[in-house]
Amino acid sequence: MSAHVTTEAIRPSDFLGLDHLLDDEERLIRDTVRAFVADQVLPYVGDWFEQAQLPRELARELGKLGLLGMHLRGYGCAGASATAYGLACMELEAGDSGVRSLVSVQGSLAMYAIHRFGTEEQKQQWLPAMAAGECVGCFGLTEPDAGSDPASMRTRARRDGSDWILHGQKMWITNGSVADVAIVWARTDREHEIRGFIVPQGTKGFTAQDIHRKLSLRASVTSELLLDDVRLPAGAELPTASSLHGPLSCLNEARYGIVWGAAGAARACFEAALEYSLGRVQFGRPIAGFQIQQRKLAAMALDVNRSALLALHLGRMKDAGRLRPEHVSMGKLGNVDAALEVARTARQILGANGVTLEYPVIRHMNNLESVVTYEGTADVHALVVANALTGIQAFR
Ligand code: TGC
Ligand code: FAD
Repeated sequence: MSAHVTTEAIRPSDFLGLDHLLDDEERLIRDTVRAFVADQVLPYVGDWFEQAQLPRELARELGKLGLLGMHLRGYGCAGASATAYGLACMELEAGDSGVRSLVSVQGSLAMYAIHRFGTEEQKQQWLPAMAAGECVGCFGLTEPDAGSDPASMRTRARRDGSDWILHGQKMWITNGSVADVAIVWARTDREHEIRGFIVPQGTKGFTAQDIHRKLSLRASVTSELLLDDVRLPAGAELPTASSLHGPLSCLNEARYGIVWGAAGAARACFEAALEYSLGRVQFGRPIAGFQIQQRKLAAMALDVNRSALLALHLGRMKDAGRLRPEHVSMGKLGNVDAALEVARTARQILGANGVTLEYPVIRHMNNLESVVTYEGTADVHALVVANALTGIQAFR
């Protein structure tokens, strides 16, 4: 057997040549979303972040591209593979975590909940408009006193004839005040089960208030939902979700997208730091020429490539039907931690320029502080992984 040495050049952001592991369709989806982000996100996102807003119109543009509920089948959804959906998340979050969040909440949380647990009528009513981005959804699980431990939620759903009456409060809800529809999780009065409800905006007693002064995920609306004896017809209930298994199943989907998205944010920070280090001259030479900076660049490249490889591996497992929630926890824990490390290192390489919105790095770094917290904190995911390793549950 003759040894074959490739002449293919090293590409810093794809050092390991993972591009070769994608098929033509996957590359096309990746490139299309990358071009969309370059065109419609990157020129504006610094301003959105500074002004703490995300234009509503973006949802329609994402819908036109087929990115909302993209891995779901039927009802106007694209029916793409898990890997293709992951690649889209990676490119969106290379733009901004807030944009990926919009897509995650819409497709993996709100639409997925209806698609998996809803009636045919509910699916027909909501999913096509949500896939098109005409209708925006949000997902209300967290409460002021129930974050990592959603089983301790206080929001209650009680029966009144065939109607349901919802009472309670949800906190930190992405898209809460801009959503046309909320998926709200509540504990029922009789069976004490956790059930999901579709709550349209404008329902009497249902209000949303924005949470201000966030220094992270600023290009994303985050709200508090207030449910003051909200009366809903029986048809608002998602019939087949009857425990915490319901919302946690939705979270598996969104967490999977974050595994990819975090790798995208890391790549964006690495690329910015590499370019900056090659152009910035101190002591008569580019700072990229100093060994201490080269060590950092090599470590960042390793993290970026390892994260992409892990995401792709989990994507292939999901497409093959072999992905367990524990695998997703390992991916979210590993890739978000790695992205934070890359972002913090990149920010230092940029020196003073690293603290301004002229460069993407501090925006990503701040965003990742939310990403490491939502959809299960790093601690929660470590506990899920360690539970699988030891058989000992350490949450309680
Ligand atoms: P536990 O007793 O273990 O389980 C209760 C029921 O749930 C089932 N289950 C799961 N099902 C599907 N997927 C999973 N990953 C599941 N984990 C558990 C379990 O089998 C059981 O089912 P059943 O039928 O017997 O009732 O639950 P626990 O109360 O001990 O909690 C476990 C823990 C801590 C892992 C869970 O509570 C957890 O994941 N906590 C973190 C909460 C969280 O992630 N919140 C996220 C809120 S949404 C959000 O952040 C959106 S941000 C979106 C954005 O902007 O991108
Ligand atoms: P807590 O649960 O109070 O945790 C505080 C600290 O204690 C953390 O470090 C945690 O890891 C640690 N801790 C908790 N329990 C344990 C334990 N058993 N062992 C060891 N350590 C532990 N929620 C939604 O429902 N929908 C949304 O759309 C949504 N969007 C969000 C958007 C943003 C920008 C943010 C920041 C949050 C969002 N969330 C959303 C809420 C998010 O899911 C919660 O913040 C998260 O689940 C953690 O809950 P908490 O903030 O109450 O922290």
